[in-house]
Amino acid sequence: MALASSSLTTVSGFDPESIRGDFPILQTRLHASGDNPGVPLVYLDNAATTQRPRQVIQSLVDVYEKHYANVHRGIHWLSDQSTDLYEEAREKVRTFINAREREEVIFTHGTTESINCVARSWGDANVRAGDEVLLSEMEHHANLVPWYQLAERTGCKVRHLPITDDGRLVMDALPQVLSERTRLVGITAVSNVLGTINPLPEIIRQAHAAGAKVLVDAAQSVPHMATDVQSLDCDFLAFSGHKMLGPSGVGILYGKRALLEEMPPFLGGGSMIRRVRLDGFEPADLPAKFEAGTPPIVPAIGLGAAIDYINQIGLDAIHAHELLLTRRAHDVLEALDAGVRFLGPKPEEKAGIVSFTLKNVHAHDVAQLLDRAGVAVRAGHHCTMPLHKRLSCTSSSRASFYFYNTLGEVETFGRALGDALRIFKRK
Ligand code: 7TS
Repeated sequence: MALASSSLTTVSGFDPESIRGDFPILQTRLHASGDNPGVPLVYLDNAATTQRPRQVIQSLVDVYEKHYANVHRGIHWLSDQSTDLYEEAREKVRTFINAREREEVIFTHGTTESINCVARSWGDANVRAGDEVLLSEMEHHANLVPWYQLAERTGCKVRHLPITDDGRLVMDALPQVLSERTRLVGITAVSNVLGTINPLPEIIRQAHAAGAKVLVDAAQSVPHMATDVQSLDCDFLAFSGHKMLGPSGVGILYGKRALLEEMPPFLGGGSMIRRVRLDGFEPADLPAKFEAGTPPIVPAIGLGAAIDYINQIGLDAIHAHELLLTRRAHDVLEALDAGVRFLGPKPEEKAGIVSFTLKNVHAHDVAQLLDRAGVAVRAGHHCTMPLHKRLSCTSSSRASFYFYNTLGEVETFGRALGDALRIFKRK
């Protein structure tokens, strides 16, 4: 097997084997029966959702056992406790993405809700017929559909920055698709299929020069690489807790304070008001204005614990280790001699996401055969139907890594795929 580009096998000071001890689910064995001990789980579906370490799970148990009540409501001891923990979690998120103020960090239920909030609240107030919203051809449906819905409501036009055949943005085309009509550029930081790391600073610079706001879909970047919203100078940024060791059901919308102040509330109800009369209401101050109803209290606190865990490992080490895994995955797939086509650029230009097609084998068959060997990958269009159409395929298989994955698991993945293909050829 040609492993020249993978000759480096560890990131100094980083030991995924010892980290794995913190993740109970990673000790799972699958398909055991009778004397057969089954096979170890090889979890390579981290772009869909990650697993949780004991420290995060314990933080949830602690809240429920000792501190749980509704937040920002009760004038009682327990409510104060849970409010403090909830607000501490907000502060951890603020520091993690280097937002200037806590008022700029809104707890939502996930990236999808965060983007919908901007499209509804900012979009309805600022976008008119004749205006344009610029997206890219590699966006997840979560950063497409809310803007198509905005177009249906307002008559604005949605345009797309094209991509190259190897899944990089055609940056030379940006000046042509950006104009004084562009009100907002919505762009993913990292593609959930291609793994491409997009040149955000240059996109944001050009968008601002054209007078457009920028929303960054950071669902696949915040968990894996350092994010600094102030130096990026993005106007909005959205991500999900469950893709970064946190519980499902919590996400973040970051927005520049001046923009959030001007925007009308997205959802109406309790907590987001200062006053309600029989003939109307006045919204609360930030961040409560965008947190209607009972917020995701416990998931938010769990996200805080997840951030503590990630900080302790360090995003630089995480990124470096994932690059090793990605390089090795490319090598083992190429060595299979099975007509592999990678969707996306070279490992050096992307995050830990390896999507591929194989000649004459459907992506769903790949995933099913791998599952028999305990290897979990995703198959399908990965909520990017326009991207798959652009790349002339209907579906792909995707292995996606997090820092607890090992080079040994990548070898298992390659071996399992090789075995599966031999079975397939015999049929
Ligand atoms: N944006 C990107 C880039 C994503 O990868 C995803 C989820 C979302 C938005 C939506 O996040 P949610 O937490 O609101 O669901 N991506 C995937 C995936 O690639 N496989 O399963 C979910």
